[in-house]
Amino acid sequence: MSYVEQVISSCEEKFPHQVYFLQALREILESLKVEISHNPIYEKYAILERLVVPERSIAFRVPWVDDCGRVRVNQGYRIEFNSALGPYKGGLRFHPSVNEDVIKFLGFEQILKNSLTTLRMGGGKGGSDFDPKGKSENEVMRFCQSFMNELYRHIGDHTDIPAGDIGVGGREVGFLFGQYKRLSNRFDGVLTGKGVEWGGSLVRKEATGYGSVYFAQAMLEAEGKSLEGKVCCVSGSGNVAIYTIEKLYALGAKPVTASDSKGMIYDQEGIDLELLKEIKEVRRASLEEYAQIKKSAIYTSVSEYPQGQNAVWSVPCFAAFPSATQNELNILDAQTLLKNGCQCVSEGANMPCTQEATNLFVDSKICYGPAKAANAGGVATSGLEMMQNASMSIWTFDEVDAKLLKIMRGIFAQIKAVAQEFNDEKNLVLGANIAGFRKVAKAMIDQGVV
Ligand code: NDP
Ligand code: 2IT
Repeated sequence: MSYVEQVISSCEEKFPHQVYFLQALREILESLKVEISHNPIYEKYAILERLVVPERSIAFRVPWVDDCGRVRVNQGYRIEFNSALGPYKGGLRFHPSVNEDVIKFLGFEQILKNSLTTLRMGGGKGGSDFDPKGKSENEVMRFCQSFMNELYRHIGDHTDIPAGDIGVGGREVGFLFGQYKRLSNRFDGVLTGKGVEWGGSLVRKEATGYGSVYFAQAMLEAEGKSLEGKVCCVSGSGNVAIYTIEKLYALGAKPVTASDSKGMIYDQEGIDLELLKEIKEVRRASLEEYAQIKKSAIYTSVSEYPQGQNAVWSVPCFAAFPSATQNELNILDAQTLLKNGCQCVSEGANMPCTQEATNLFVDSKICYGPAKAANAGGVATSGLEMMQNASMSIWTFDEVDAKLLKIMRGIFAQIKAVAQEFNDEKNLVLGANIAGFRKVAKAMIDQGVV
């Protein structure tokens, strides 16, 4: 058994129930095989055995009182995975599906993603099984305050800097920051995604979606293609999806779909962005309302999706932007997309494609941007927020946007070069995993056995 296989099988034995973590682990380690076999130094320093185990994993109780006076208890997590390249950095997810497995897969991915940004950030992730949906503003605030009552002792602007993810946006970051400041008596850049009036960076809100489109643009340009005039399918209707749609319009493309946990809309006239923002960002309502207001749109609820498929991916398109959640695009969806002529997939969400779907996209040689590269614009702009906080400066929207574009193009160039090294130029999964891993492994070797 090879070194890589030994590490995979040891994790499978120890964590048989961590299906998401094992999925991410297998994908990453399989692509590292060729790199590892050429470099025995990694085995000598037990780099893989160390990489797959978080440096620190915190699980904690989050008690809070709802509006009826009832005491509720949720589970909180922060997994500080790897600090070889910098302080732990990664978002917080509030969603009922959150458990240790989900946070561990996200934290593991984050190590290599942050490495690709070339900024000084290690990998971490956290969250809770708390569901902000249907909760009052006061309930969300009390929950965030209780979550921070424990988290504050573990984080710091040179230690661990959380941010948003599913269910955690500007509102939640505000409540979390307020409680951190109260407990620590410090106004630090300890969270990113802050309000722009009090330490946040311009473009952070837009960064993941914009970055995912910049990444698609870079992949297509390398083949003499562009997004202009092209029909695109986007899934999700949260932070990443909304700003993906905004940037697609800016580049002359036509995004025609969006989805949420209840269903999807297909608007052949192109998604009405202002209406989408009003429904999802302001009123936090269901997408079904979009189709009630805009008559050109067709709404399909999840219960009406074709068996085992996501209806978003059955709409013919030139480029697809999965931007909702993990495993939202399976092998049947991938086959449908390819059959309909899709030539580009840029992953806004983390691990949105199943392993089979990923393999099919790689084999088909279309432009396929894996999550840790394509959605790195969010955390990269968090890094830019940290830089502004540390130097007490404020950059303009255009300055940050230009840096984001440069970072996304840099990631593409970096991972393409590594893929070329292995004579597999279009395999950006291979390129991203090896390019991200090399820097982390080098730093771990330099820093000794810690
Ligand atoms: P939001 O909470 O803003 O939006 C999430 C969207 O996905 C919502 O439309 C939500 O529907 C939908 N969704 C969530 N879970 C499911 C599910 N199980 N099935 C179907 N739809 C679902 O989150 P973000 O936009 O921030 O995050 C989306 C993805 O992007 C995640 O994978 C996240 O990890 C990733 N990401 C986010 C970054 C960021 O900066 N925010 C950075 C990099 C990656 P509903 O409205 O019904 O809840
Ligand atoms: O998955 C991700 O990269 C994020 N949710 C953003 C993390 C961050 O620290 O900005």
